[in-house]
Amino acid sequence: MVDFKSNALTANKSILDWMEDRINLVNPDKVVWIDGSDAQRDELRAEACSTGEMIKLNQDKLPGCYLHRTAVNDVARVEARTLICSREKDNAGPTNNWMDPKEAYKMLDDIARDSYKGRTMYVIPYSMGPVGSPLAKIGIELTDSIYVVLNMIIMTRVGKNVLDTLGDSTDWIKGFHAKCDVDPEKRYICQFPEDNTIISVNSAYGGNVLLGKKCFALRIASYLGKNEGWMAEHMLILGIEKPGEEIKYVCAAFPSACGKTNLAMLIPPEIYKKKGYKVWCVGDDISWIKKGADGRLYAINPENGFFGVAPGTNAKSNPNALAATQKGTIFTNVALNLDDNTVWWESLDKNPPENAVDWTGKKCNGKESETPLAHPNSRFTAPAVNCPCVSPEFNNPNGVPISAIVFGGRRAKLAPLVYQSRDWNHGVFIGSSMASETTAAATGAVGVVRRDPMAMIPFCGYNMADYWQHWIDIGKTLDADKAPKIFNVNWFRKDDEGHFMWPGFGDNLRVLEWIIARCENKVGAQETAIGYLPKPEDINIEGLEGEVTRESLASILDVDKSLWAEEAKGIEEFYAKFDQNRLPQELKDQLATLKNNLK
Ligand code: GTP
Ligand code: SPV
Ligand code: MN
Repeated sequence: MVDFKSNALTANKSILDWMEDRINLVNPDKVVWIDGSDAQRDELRAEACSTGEMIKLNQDKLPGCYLHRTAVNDVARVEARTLICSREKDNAGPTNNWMDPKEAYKMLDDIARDSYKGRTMYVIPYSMGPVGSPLAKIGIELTDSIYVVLNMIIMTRVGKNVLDTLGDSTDWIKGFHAKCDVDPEKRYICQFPEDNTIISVNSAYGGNVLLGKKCFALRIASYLGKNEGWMAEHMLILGIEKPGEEIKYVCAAFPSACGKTNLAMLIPPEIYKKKGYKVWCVGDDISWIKKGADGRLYAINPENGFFGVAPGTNAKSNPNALAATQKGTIFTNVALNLDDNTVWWESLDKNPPENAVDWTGKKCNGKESETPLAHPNSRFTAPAVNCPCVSPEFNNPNGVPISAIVFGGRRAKLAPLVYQSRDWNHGVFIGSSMASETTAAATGAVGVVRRDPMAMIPFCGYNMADYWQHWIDIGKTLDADKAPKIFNVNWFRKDDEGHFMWPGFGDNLRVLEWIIARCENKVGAQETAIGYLPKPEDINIEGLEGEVTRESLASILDVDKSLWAEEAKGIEEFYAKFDQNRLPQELKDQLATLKNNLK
């Protein structure tokens, strides 16, 4: 067997034993421990460029930046091949794919056996959350992909200090990844929540293989949170600074490619900037939330970088994200501009390069191309420190106190711009009944409305009914004056011509301002069948002349009772999928109240 102990960065027996088992199975030629040093990272970058795995971009314009193209059949998360392997099928619940763990381990071992032959095994020790934070957790990912190593170095805190912090503890998450032949028919992303284990085979793309992200920080962590009394959520965290006032923090859950990164980094509209408003980004995708000693909920972002959607990112929509990608960034499946060896994606600007290589690796004239130059789910992996609005609290080991929780999705019709829940349990009901149009972030049809409770349908590591019960139970531990207020937003409502009715992006601050004012009891609301809505005059539209009028605002705020009655039926059908003994009574009561209110 290949030697992996003489250069080991730890003497932790639980790690070494597991590695021995994996090494026996996959037979690597070599084992490399990732120590977190710049020198080692630079060697790996050079090696990836020498084999063509990555392309070094123009180092004057984009220092430390690289381009990577994945296999054309491996460009998004594969929900149908993502499994929760709990011992009892009922513990995975009706919204997850399930396999018996014994069967799954055997199947995965058969797929991965000897697949590292002629390859190197990289050992990545990483921390989700600031190293040593009481809210942080440690994982080890074994992989045969340099691309994975270099992404994990950006997205998490990687290095020997993580192993030093762990010591000889067994409290860490096993993550095993094997690229194999990137065969889509043998691709599986498996979570074993009861074993703190993740196994991913036959993919080399994003959320399928950066195991700290969705696999650990959501699927495994949601299960740990349930048992340990905290929450792992698909939520951004932002801070809103109003001059002379304490910064208020908001967590928001939107499904994949529905605006988290954009909201987390928003630039205030001119009139707000003049008044001195600022938005600080703590996180753009994942929150770990726990009650603090003062009785409030505190959130950390377990990640250390942004794996953001490239198309649509530009100097107007999200200048902060664009700035974050100007150094030390890995671009995946965007187009290459051959003229100056930089990158391009749809709506970066109005100037597609003539001399381009599209995301599939084909040379083309970008101006004449009939297919997108960048894949709709192409991404940038950028270090959080690069972001001009990264919060000074980013590395605070205790997290930030949360004033409001916001749910939202893409709904061309129905859901108003914003509304507030009557109380915590009503807020849980709103989250549980969320629906959104599907996007390119996962393989499959795009634009189909599906239920996506709390934006967690692809990410909840256990039975969703138990997850809702956990939300209700957390609420019971919070005093009413300390519990975050819960809201729902929809930036994506369309008029009959199919145009967005709300300008969105930076102007979403106008809605956040109402949300914060509600949290502070500084503004009234109208009570409706679905919750509290703003009075149209309470949303500031100064500076939006020509784009939004009081009338158009009133129409994005309307509640159409007959459409909502249809929606209530849809929620009822969705709830019917769950074991009625597990579905919380509180949610059944909330649904009954909604139906009654709509009569
Ligand atoms: P994941 O990383 O997949 O979890 O996605 P995300 O939720 O961070 O979504 P992101 O912010 O990357 O936005 C995805 C798409 O939504 C981009 O194409 C944006 O341009 C678009 N988008 C974001 N915010 C708004 C908005 O306020 N209005 C409109 N119309 N589009 C938006
Ligand atoms: C998402 O799909 O919600 C993402 C991208 O944030 S991935 O890491 O691929 O899950
Ligand atoms: Mn996401």
